[in-house]
Amino acid sequence: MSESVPDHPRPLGEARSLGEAGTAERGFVQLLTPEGERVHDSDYDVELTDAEYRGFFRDLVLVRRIDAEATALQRQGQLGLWASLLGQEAAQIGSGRALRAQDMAFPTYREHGVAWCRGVDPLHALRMFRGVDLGAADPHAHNFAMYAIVIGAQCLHATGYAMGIQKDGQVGGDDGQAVIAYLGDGATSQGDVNEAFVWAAAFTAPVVFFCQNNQYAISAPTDRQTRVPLYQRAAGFGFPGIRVDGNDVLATYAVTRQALDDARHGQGPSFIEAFTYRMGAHTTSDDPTRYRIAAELEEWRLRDPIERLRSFLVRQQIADQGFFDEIDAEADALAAQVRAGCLALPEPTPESLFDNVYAGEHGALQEQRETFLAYQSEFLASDAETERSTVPGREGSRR
Ligand SMILES: Cc1ncc(C[n+]2csc(CCOP(=O)(O)OP(=O)(O)O)c2C)c(N)n1
Repeated sequence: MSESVPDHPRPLGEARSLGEAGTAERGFVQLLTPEGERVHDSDYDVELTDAEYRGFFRDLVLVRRIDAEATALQRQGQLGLWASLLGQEAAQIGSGRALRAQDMAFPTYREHGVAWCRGVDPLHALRMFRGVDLGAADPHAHNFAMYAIVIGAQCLHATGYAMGIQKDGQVGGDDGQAVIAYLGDGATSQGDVNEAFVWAAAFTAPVVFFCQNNQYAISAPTDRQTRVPLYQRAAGFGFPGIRVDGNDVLATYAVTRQALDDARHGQGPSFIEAFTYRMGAHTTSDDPTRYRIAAELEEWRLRDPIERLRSFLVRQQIADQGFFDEIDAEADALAAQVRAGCLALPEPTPESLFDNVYAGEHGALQEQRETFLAYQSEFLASDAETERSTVPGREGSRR
């Protein structure tokens, strides 16, 4: 790693400099430059087969396409909300592919790419954002926990889970388990996250904290929240922290694989700061033009994770136009499938909100359900009455 990234961010309130992103480019683990040149790192190199390189490209394109389709569905009123991963594909695919089947992932609400790597049906996220369910599913079906909306909460869940598998003796060898917790830059300001760091360090818990520093917590830029680069915070808690180029799928894969291996071998937690950028809005409810300038976005567009891998594949003659066309066709078919699946999701009944909250019967919840049903029936009865009195020809039925 080069030393060229300033260790101290600018003082609070100073103007945001575009040069900052450029210098940061050289201050982290990188295996693929934005131009698609392969560079080497003595600590974190990877050697992949041509098929594996192509596989990474396929993942990046497909998750971007799922994300674009979901964004379009929201704009057409088919989803209540969507949290886009645009720009963060490499951070998610690299780290997600580094997981082994036995590892457990604790996502935020934006980890659609990690979900893809775990084999989770994309409709799972769409169901929640459409309001069809509350996002519950069997976490062990894919070793992928529920999306966490409460900022930072998943770091406590992940640490507790890591301590649990450690106590169960599932850590300490090549076949050991590891846990990964995803968080954003903004989440590092949250108390829960700091508590999780303290516990993970004190108990040598096998957990990797994977922070996607996408530069903003809604409208608050990272350097409004911290006086030191995020990865350096780990040292204060007593575990290693490393910064990686979050738009470089090879680097995020290499660094995460190493950190997970350390965790599974009993070496405790670590913190990865994937330096990336959120190309879209925070969610579809947000207007980023109110707090960031177009030039900044343009600068990051040049670091696009998909384009840099495409350049590498072309330069190295690992893929030809036929391959890229095939992936585009596959992405189109997948998008059509996601759209059709979303539109066909069954409407939930209002009382289904009370289902699957607890594993078994729960008296207080049952009572709430009955109260709700009684309350709802008042409206249903008055709706029926209104219809009888206003629909011509039905007046007689009032008697
Ligand atoms: C405990 C809590 N506080 C506040 C919020 C509102 N909120 C939703 S997203 C967000 C910003 C999160 O930023 P960051 O952690 O950087 O993640 P990003 O969305 O950028 O991926 C906030 C404050 C919340 N969901 N939970």
